Amino acid sequence: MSDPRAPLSNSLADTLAQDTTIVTAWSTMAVPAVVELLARAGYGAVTLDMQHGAHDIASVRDGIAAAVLGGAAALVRPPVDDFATVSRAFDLGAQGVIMPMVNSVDDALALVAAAKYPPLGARSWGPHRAAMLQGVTLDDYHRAANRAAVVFAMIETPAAVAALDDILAVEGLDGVFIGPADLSLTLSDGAEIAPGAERVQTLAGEVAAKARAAGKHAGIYTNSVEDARRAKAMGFQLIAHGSDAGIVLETAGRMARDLD
Ligand code: 3PY
Ligand code: MG
Repeated sequence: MSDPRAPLSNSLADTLAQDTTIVTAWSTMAVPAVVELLARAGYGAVTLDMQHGAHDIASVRDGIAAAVLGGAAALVRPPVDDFATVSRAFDLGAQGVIMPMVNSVDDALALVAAAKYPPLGARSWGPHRAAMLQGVTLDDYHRAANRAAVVFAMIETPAAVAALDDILAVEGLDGVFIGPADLSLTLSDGAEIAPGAERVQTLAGEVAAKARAAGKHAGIYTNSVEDARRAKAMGFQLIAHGSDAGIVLETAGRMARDLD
């Protein structure tokens, strides 16, 4: 029998440190068995979306376990400004959090405070489920936690872009993550949603370059295979591509058409 306290072999922090690209599927339907299928299909990570997806704390609890069962790292996107859920996601075993609408250095500081134990932050102690899921003792969890609990701040407004240098300077913040749909919406003052537009993608590349220069990771949500490939070429390390609902729609549509 393998050692039940052996640490996870697919730690998100370790993978990101190796400077390789990790692709995360996007779970919106809040069905843990589908999270497990996405993991088993070969995604390195699955992100459970509580901002726009249907996930609540119970489906996050079960979804994280399903991702682990399928061999993938689990990340959680909490609702806007819900910093308490950042700590809870890590307590339930998430390896990463992608925080939406981080528009100021104060938002970034609140994010790190919720994610990291002192002295970096102010996370409160209680990761019993996380330690159990990850197969480590509580002492080992504590020792590794501030490195292993990876936090990304979403950059998706002109305010966030203006504050980028200060946000990148926040100690304990591991990376930034572009939301190109909101970025296009806010850059155009509500006129359009065009995540693949040239000016959005160019800005995304500039943000990624600044992040890498500051020693932080860069991530992005992509809406097409072309955008995902472009993101990889631009040096993004965490690339979201493929939502559960989108995959079902696209695949089922193709299969239905094949039978016409
Ligand atoms: C965005 O593109 O704004 C996102 O938040 C992706 O989910
Ligand atoms: Mg967004």
